[in-house]
Amino acid sequence: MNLKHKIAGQLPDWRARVKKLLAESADVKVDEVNIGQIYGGMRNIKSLVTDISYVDPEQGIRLRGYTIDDLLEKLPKQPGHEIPLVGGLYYLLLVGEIPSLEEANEIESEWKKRSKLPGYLFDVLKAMPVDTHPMTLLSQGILALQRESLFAHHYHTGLKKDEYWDPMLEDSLNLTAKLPGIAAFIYRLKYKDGNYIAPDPALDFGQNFARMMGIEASGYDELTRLYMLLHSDHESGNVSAHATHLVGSALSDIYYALSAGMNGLAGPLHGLANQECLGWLLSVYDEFGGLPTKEQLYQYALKTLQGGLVIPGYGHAVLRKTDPRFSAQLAFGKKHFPEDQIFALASLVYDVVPDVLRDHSRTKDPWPNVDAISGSLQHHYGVREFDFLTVLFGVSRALGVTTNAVWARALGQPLERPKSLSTAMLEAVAAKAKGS
Ligand code: CMX
Repeated sequence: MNLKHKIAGQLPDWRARVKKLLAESADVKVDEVNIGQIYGGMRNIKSLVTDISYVDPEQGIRLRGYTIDDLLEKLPKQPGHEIPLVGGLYYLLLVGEIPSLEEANEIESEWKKRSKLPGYLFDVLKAMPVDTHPMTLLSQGILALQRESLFAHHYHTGLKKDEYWDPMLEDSLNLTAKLPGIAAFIYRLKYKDGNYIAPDPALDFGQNFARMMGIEASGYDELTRLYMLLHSDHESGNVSAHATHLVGSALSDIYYALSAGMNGLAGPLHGLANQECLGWLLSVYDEFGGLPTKEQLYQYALKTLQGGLVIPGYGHAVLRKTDPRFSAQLAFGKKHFPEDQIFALASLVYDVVPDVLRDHSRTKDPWPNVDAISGSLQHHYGVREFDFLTVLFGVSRALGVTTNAVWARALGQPLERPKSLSTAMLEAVAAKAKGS
């Protein structure tokens, strides 16, 4: 596999670079931590490393140094397609270089070879009660496959530390190849006829996902490719990425680690926000029997805040401007279906809600994040089952966190183990600092 040679070729330099940094500068201070941060979710403490993505508070996400706009322009596309191949994105995340069309298609082919779902996986998912949340099914589906982990197998039969990355890559390719089928089956099991639609080897990731979901409307393959690109990675500190990394740091394999990450993604302050967001948009639409005026929308949003609720899809722990992932989806909707009422409402909310938040909330970031609009695009194509939306996010997020996991193994990142203090200890630290 060309991909493997590329990574293997980069490893000596990367390892030497990290070794030198640690040998010469391990005691150099990067950050200081205050009590507010310790009690405040470790916000903004610089204590993780990834070379795969970086969230600039002003400019938004960069994947391997490229902005969203760069990626949409530079990543290879199949002739006649608008949005780049998901295989090319995965190559970029893993290798750090924009691939050729051939290299992007190499990953697409690897995925096709590895996409067959074992029979027991269907049995596990079908055995669950009908009201099981689709994120629970996704996490269970991933965990059910753990017995197939090559990393776990080789680790127990003897593997040198500097070879850990190889079976981790194999596992990551195997798992990401199966995720679209698992997600689409969960969709069909929960909301359709329960039949699994097998992938077609002639199709790419986006086309196959549209097919397996059973969505015939043209354009859903393009949206899938866009969605996968936009949600794939957002540094290592967000809950899904950090949970995956933390569990992986115990040398748990990628099945255990990703399943944990998906459990974090299922939280309402993280990935579940996209379902809440679509719910909020539809509640606005119902309330006014169509699109409201800007003043009506302002008052409705204010009522949401006064009811002690957040406005889903707005605000961010790091970003301080409109999320470029929101802007890319807005542009997609404006190009393909500007007349769609729920999409038009999501655009209108963008005109009004930042003012409401600035005037009436303490949010540091009144701008939309990725979730503010993604549900309205899915809604256009008929994916209207709210609680499925986080599963889509999960399939995409897996692309980023699995590539991080491969590099964490390649660079020998150790077990994560921060230190805890008690409240009394923090009070003592505070008293000492105040000289009392
Ligand atoms: N609506 C109303 N109030 C909001 C708000 C929103 N969308 N966003 C933040 N605030 C409030 C916070 O609740 C907080 O209030 P208190 O001081 O009363 O506790 C205050 O503003 C300050 O919050 P912050 O420091 O700006 O935001 P955080 O870093 O604590 O939280 C986030 C970030 C995303 C959890 C928050 O903005 C939020 O709850 N947004 C709505 C849910 C959402 O869109 N989540 C998806 C995020 C993207 C992702 O992770 O996938």
